[in-house]
Amino acid sequence: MRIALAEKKIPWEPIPVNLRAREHKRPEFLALNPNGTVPVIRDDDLVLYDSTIINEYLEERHPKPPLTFPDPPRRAKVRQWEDFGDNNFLRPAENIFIHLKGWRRFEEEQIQSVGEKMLESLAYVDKALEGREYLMDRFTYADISFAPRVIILDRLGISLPQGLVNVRAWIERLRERASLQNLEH
Ligand SMILES: N[C@@H](CCC(=O)N[C@@H](CS)C(=O)NCC(=O)O)C(=O)O
Repeated sequence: MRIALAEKKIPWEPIPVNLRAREHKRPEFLALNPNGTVPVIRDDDLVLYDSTIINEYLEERHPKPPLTFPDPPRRAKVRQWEDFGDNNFLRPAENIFIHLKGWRRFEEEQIQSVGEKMLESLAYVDKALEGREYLMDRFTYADISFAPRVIILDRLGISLPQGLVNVRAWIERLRERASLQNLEH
């Protein structure tokens, strides 16, 4: 969501939520998002949660520059990648992230199997990137669903196999984008 805001140059103000202090499970926050997760946005009177839903709203409200396509087949493929990235890469990466931050501890074997799952997903991504700069040829939500964590793989304790050359080049390309600078990690 922060990447989409930056790509579209939409001004926004952060409202800090201390996850460690479990502020996201307090009644004031649950009134905004019954799931008790971040991110949540407020746009005038509208409050929205879930980054996929938020990104769809941002796209409709601020169509330029586009982060998806105008035609239904490619829009559907972008959504498919978002779903794949969220389930098979970002969520596992989040578990490692919160483990390393000490917010919640997982067993070492769990962390290892999560890391293996992420690498399996990246092997699939590597094939899809063959001959392409981005998953859907230009930068879209498909890439955004991996970007914030794939650029810090090393900090998550995951070493990218040498063979995944397309993913390696994609990571370098992602790192150069202004929208991916200064994300909170
Ligand atoms: N599908 C949701 C997932 C949100 C989510 O799991 N957020 C994490 C942080 S990235 C969170 O709030 N975790 C705290 C918790 O679940 O207690 C989205 O994309 O917004």
